[in-house]
Amino acid sequence: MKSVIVGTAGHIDHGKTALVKALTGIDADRLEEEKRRGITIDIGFAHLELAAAGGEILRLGFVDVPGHERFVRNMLAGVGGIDLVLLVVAADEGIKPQTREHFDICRLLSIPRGITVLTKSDLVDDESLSVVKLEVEEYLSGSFLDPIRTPIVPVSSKTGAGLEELKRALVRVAGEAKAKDSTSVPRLPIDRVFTMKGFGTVITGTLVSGAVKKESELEVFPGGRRVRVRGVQVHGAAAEQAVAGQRTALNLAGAAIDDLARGMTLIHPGVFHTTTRANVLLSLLPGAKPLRDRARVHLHVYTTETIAEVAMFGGKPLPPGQSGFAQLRFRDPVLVLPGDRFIIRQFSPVITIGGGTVLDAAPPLKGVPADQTIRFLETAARGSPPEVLAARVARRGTRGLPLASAMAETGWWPLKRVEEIAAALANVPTSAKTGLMWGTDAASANSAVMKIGEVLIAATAFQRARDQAAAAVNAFHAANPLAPGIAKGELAEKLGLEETVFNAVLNALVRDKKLETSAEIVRAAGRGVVMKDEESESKKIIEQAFASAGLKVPALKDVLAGVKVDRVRAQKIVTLLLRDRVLVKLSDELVFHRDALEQLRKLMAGAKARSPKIDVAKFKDLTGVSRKYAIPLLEYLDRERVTRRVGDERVIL
Ligand SMILES: Nc1nc2c(ncn2[C@@H]2O[C@H](COP(=O)(O)OP(=O)(O)OP(=O)(O)O)[C@@H](O)[C@H]2O)c(=O)[nH]1
Ligand SMILES: [Mg+2]
Repeated sequence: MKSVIVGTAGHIDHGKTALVKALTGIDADRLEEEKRRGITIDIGFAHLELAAAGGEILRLGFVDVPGHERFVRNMLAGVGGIDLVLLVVAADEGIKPQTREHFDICRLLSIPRGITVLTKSDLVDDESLSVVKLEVEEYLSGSFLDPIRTPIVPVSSKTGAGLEELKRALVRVAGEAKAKDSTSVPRLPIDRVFTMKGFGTVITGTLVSGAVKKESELEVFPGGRRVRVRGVQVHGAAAEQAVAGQRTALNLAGAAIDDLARGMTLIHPGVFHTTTRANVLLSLLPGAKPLRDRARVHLHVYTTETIAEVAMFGGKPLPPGQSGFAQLRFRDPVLVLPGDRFIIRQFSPVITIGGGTVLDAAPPLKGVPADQTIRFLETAARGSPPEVLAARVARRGTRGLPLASAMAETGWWPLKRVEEIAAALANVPTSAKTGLMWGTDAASANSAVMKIGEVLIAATAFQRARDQAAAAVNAFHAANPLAPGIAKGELAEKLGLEETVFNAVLNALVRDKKLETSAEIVRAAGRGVVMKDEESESKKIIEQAFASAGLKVPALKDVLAGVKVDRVRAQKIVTLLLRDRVLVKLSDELVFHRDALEQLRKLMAGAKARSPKIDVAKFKDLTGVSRKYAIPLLEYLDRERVTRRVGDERVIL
């Protein structure tokens, strides 16, 4: 069974709702006000099953839209997910303003196919009918509804004339419609929210891709609320699942009706996010005024409506009838994905002026030169999926593109699909350690992409990351001649690399004998041995000499004479120990270990308990040091505010 969404379009009062009713038996005008005023205000729904030639059942979901110029925004909420349009023109009136506006909208949204219906055929004679038909043919010529390829069917909803012919045309045209992809990401723009007795919160919408089963979890954007599907209805009947291209009602747990509204989107959870910027290909209608840079417009994507500022790359206005790349900056965060069609309407007075396609819903925030952005967008607009992926990976530079981010950026889903597209880049296998090296063209190094764990990275970027890592380690050694090497964490932070990429870079450099690593330290190859053996041994000897001496410290020069390394290096080791406060210098001659000084403080605290005052003689008795050490130590204690000199004595504080 194939499901196709059919939308109506056309001027007010031209018989759209009557036509849907004549076809389906369902009155799509559901609001009391609509019935009272005899016009459609909001979108309405109906459905019909038709048997195709091969016996296959065609399930048609109808979205009936209002023709009134004041309700075009409601029309836009309905037209987003349709596969086929019934362009309705009343035979007694011909083409009118909203015939044109609705038709423009269909073209801007690239609705692929449709049927033109001349309604109210009972109200005109044959001659008038052929005059209107001629007018319509001329108007549609060259468009996706070109009368050479698509039928124009005169119909009377009142008498039923032409209805059978229209159904046959529907079977044929709907049969040609490409089935929507029910294996791609479940995505449903909400068009109605209400409560139903015994059910709770219900939303409806056209499932634009994927499938939704009972008990699936979905995420609501904007906001990120998680909901669970308690029940599924398709065309008013309970179903196990809804698939892309079906009018769908979902009974949701986890949200009250106040939490949901038209314009929100339900999507597979945990992958996607909203954006306030998107780079797009924008077309301006021939009848519009030039669109200046930074113009504010009303923006419609599926059922979502917001205000956007249009920033033109290059800053020049977009002339009427032309297309160009632009950045849309949304007033509110919206969920959009590459390939989404949108409509823009003039800020005031509100008329449809253009539309286009989202190319990049995750544009880098700054620092990208305009020509690079344009090149990227050209690939995004016209490239094959592997080419698009390669471009997305390349622009990430040394950070690479995690597969999960690729999925969120592109809307390719599930992860397996991203992996398949990534695998299509493969043709240059290299070592297992760094992963596969891929390229769209073996001769073009620029397009080669590597997969490291779950991260895709351009081969050139990986090479750059390697060079940067090696340089950073060498720079570290130059600045810290005594350190055995740079801590891994510090190096990773310096390079700003994703963990997987960082590890692969290290592995590659170790394999090429450029670097050596221990558990936590990275050093240049061959560098660590010297450090480890002689210098760190010397460091130990020096520290030990002072630690074991207590307060009766040896002369520094005597200690340094006893180590293996030369004087300059030995002096640097002392500097390092002083910097780390392992040793404390009281004068040029006198250096103490911090443990000895700590011990001294304890001694002083003990002495204070016996007597709060102490002189040099008592201090010598207490500590067992000679006068040569006693004076500098007492002065040190004064500085440290352990003692205070009063005349010849000290008060212990
Ligand atoms: N004689 C005749 N009247 C029709 C036909 N189709 C619709 N009408 C009448 O035309 C009027 C408008 O029809 P609707 O179907 O409400 O028109 P609409 O295009 O849905 O109007 P909006 O939704 O407000 O844009 C109604 O009074 C219908 O009864 C027809 O085929 N023949
Ligand atoms: Mg109507």
